[in-house]
Amino acid sequence: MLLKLFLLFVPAAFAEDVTQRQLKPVKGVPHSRLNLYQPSTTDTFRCLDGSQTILYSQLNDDYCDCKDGSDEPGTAACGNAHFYCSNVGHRGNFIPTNRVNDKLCDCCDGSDEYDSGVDCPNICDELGRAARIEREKIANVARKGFQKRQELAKEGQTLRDSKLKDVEPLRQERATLEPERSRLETDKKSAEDAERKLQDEHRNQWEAELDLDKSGKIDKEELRQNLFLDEDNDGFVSEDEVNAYLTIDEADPEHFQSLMYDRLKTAKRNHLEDARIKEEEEKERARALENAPDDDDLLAEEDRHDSEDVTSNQESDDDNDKMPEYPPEVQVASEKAREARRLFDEVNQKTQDLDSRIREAEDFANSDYGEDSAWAALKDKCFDRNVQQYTYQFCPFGQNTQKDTGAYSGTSLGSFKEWSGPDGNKYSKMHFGDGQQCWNGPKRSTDITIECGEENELVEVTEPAKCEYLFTFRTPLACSDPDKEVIHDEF
Ligand code: MAN
Repeated sequence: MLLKLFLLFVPAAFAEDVTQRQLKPVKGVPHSRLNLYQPSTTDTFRCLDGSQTILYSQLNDDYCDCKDGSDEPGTAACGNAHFYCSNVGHRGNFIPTNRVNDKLCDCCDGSDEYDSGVDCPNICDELGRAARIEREKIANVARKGFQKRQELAKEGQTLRDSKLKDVEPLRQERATLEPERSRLETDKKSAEDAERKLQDEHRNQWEAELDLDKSGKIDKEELRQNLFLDEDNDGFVSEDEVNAYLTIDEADPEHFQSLMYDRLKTAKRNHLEDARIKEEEEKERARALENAPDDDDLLAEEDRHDSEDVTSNQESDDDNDKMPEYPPEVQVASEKAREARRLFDEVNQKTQDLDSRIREAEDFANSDYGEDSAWAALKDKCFDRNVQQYTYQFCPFGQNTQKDTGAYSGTSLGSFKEWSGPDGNKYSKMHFGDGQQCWNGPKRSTDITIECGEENELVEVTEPAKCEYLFTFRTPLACSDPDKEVIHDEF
């Protein structure tokens, strides 16, 4: 009681000191948790889950009292507890308590078989040495990688800064050009409208030139002179062929406009189109004959004469049918439209170039290139790996592909969607989705695991499920400073 009172009043620092000195070892419990296992003043132990209080002597008595197994860390009595091997010289670790004294050596220091009669040699020094060599190897890679990463981070940040710095002047330049672009677009539109209007007028006029004697009326005689109405191609326009269009003896312009004009126009157009096709065929034939072998010269010559006759007849027919050249005022309008187009295209091209540079800069600003922007250095780069008949390509921030080795184009395995690592390690994974649809399956997708390595390298490609691909990519960008990493041996 006196001691209790004394402990109650000693300053906290002193009390801690006493506790430190009094820490009693408990089998299966690491030093960092010994404070939870010290005897209370009443010599009792409270199960760590608080479920009950037992006598301190019941700790590690090979009988399971606590539901959470916390009273038996050093025996196999509770199935759900953990035994700590201190493994001095190597790394301490926990094993399930059902492996304690089971005649199999689990801890490298042999401490788990203290009462089974099995002699487990202590091999911790040996294992520790090998593990240290391995750790050092890994740390060396990380050290070199981390160095490169710092250089890449500088590169990435410079790139990012320059893109962001550029964007405002680009936006201003774009805004300055806009009024001019818009004015030139209006000019171009009206010049083209004017040109089209004059051209249409000219064409309509020519198509309507059926009133040959300009009497204001179209009669049978005038129609008879329009050879395009010669539907049976016998060289002249017969009564029936005229009557197919003119149902009365003569048509005044109003009647003509409402009933006959469109049909005549169509007839004339069809006729011109036929003539054009025929002319093309004849030209083709003439070209073929020119290339004919020598033996057939005579025959070819005859043919050529024939074809020339046909062509020249055709030409004279066509000359009658061909639309006359545009008059000077239409040509002037066309020239104006051409110039307006040229001026507009020039400025429009400039604004399009600016737009794409602004877009690129904005993309950059909105993309996540890692905490230190170092991944920006890999934008637009791709990495290949050949596996069986395929070449796989990983393009960070772009699109992954699979193609038959040597083929020109490939199958999309998805485009970059997001960093998909767990909380606190977001940049350790990437997800690519929306690739080419798999036959009877999902759209192709890729998950990338990113590991520290001295060089950028796609080291593994697998397809664990149909059309779902797994890549492993090694890069200095995943290396952190090994000299700052903390190794936790215990929990
Ligand atoms: C192709 C490849 C394979 C994929 C099948 C699915 O052969 O893209 O990777 O498994 O299509 O049909």
